Amino acid sequence: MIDSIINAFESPLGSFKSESTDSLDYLKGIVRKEMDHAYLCQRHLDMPKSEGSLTMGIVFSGGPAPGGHDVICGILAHLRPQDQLIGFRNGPGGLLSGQHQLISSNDMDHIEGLGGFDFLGTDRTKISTTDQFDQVGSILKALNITTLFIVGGDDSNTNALFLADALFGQCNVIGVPKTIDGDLQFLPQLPISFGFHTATQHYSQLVEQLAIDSKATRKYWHIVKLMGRSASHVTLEVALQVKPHACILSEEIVANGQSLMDVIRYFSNVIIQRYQEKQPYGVIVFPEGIADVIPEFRDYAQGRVDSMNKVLAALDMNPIQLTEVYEDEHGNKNLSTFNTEKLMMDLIQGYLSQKGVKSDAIKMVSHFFGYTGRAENPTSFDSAYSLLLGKTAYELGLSNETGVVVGCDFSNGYIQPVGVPLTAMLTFDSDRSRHVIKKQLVSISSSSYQQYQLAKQQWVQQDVQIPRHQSFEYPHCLGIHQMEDL
Ligand code: FBP
Repeated sequence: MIDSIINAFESPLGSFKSESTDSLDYLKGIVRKEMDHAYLCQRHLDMPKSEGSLTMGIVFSGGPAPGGHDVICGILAHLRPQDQLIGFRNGPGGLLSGQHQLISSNDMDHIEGLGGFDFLGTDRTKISTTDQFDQVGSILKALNITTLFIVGGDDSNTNALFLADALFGQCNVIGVPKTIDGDLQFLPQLPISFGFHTATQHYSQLVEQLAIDSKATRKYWHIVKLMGRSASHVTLEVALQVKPHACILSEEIVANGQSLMDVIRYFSNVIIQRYQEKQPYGVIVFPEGIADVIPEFRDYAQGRVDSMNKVLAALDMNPIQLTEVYEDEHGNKNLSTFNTEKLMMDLIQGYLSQKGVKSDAIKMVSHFFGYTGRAENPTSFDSAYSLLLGKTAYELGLSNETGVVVGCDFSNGYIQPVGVPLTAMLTFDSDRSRHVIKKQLVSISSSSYQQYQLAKQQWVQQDVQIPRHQSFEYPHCLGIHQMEDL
C-alpha cells in the first residue's frame, strides 16, 4: 500500500478535470445560492494545462498534525522552475496580516518527515467577514498569488470554501485535509486526513506502555483521556489496537442515552470485577469529547454546575467550582484543557468507596495524551500520504480548480487522488446559523464500531501479552490493515 502511494507521488504530473464543462461555474456565489453543482475532480494523466508561471501560497490552519511539512515537500518536489511557493506564517491570522516567507526547495532538507507545524506555525482565526475576504484578497494580489492552499480540518476548509467563493476569478483556493481527529471525511473519496495515523500510533504506544507497567506492578489503574474533540475516531482506533480493560466513546454515550452516573458505574464495575479476580490494576480510556455529550458535563461547560454537584453529592463528595470554559472563533470548546480525567478518577473513587471498596485497595493515576501526538514525526503512511496530498494539491492548482479539498480514494484497491468539491461537504449548522463543513462522527453502524462492541466485553479480563501486538500499519478506518483477532 505504501509503495502504491509512493508510486502515485512519483508519477508524472497530471491534470484534473471536473465532470462538467461549466466546472468553474459551480462555485460562483455558491454559498449564497444553492449547492446544486458539486463535481468531483478526477485526475488524468495528461500534463496540466497552465503553462504560465504560478505563484502559490500555503497556510497551516487549526491544530498541528504530523505530515504538514511533508505536504509542503510534496509540492516542492514537483514545482516547475517557473513557479514559486510562498508560506504564510502563524495560520489564517498571519494570512490576514500578510506574514509570509518564500519557501525554496532547500527547505525540504530540513522539514521532510518532520512532525508538527512549526516551520510556518498555525492558529485558529476564522475568516468569514467581507472585510476579511477583501483583506486576504489584497494581500494575495500584492504577492501575485493565484492559488492558495489551506491545510486544515473542517473549520479551516469551511474558511477555504467561503474564501474560494469570495475570491472567485482572482485566486483559486484548495484545501488539504488535515486533523488528528479523523473527522474530516467524504466517503469514499476522502476517508482520512493526514496526521490521524501518526497520532493514534503515538497514543496507542503510550496507552500500551501503561498497560504493560500496570500488569508488571499490579498496583495502579490508569485513567486516560485521549485527544479528539467531537468525534471519537482516535479513541476507537487506539482501543482496537491496545484493548484497554474499559473504554467508552462519545457516540456510544449518545446512542445509549447515558448519564454521568451510568458512565461512572460502567468504569467502576469493570474495576470491581477485576478486583474480585485479584487484578487490582488496569487501563481505562475515553475521549476528551465525552465532556461535550455527558449531560452533566455539558451543563458544566455551559456554566451550570448544579447537575454535576448532584452527582457529587450522591457519591458523598464535595461540590466543585466552575473552571474556565471558552470557545474559539469556530465555536469549539477547550476540551483538551478541561481536567475531565482527574474529575472522572475522583468520581470513580467516590463510587467505589460507596460500594465498600477500601480506598487503599484501588490506586488510580490520571493521564491526558494529546498535544504530543500532534508533534510526533509522521508514520510511513502519513509521510507518504502527505507527500501525495501536497503533489495533488499542486496538480489541482495547475488545473485551475478552486473550492475543492484534496482527496484520495483507496476503496478500489488502487490509489486514486481526486479533488472533492467542498460544497458537497457543506451542511447548515442551526446552532451557528451558517453553512459549515460537518465533522464526521464515528458511525455506530460502521464495522470498526461493531468490532469494538463485540470485543470490549472480553477486554475486561485480558491483559497485554508477550509478544506484543502488531501496530496498525495503516489506519484501521481504511479497512486495509492486517488485523489480528480481537
Ligand atoms: P484540528 O481539528 O484543528 O485539527 O484540531 C484538533 C485538536 O487537536 C483536537 O483534538 C483538540 O481538542 C484541539 O485540537 C485542541 O486545540 P487547541 O490547540 O486549540 O488547544
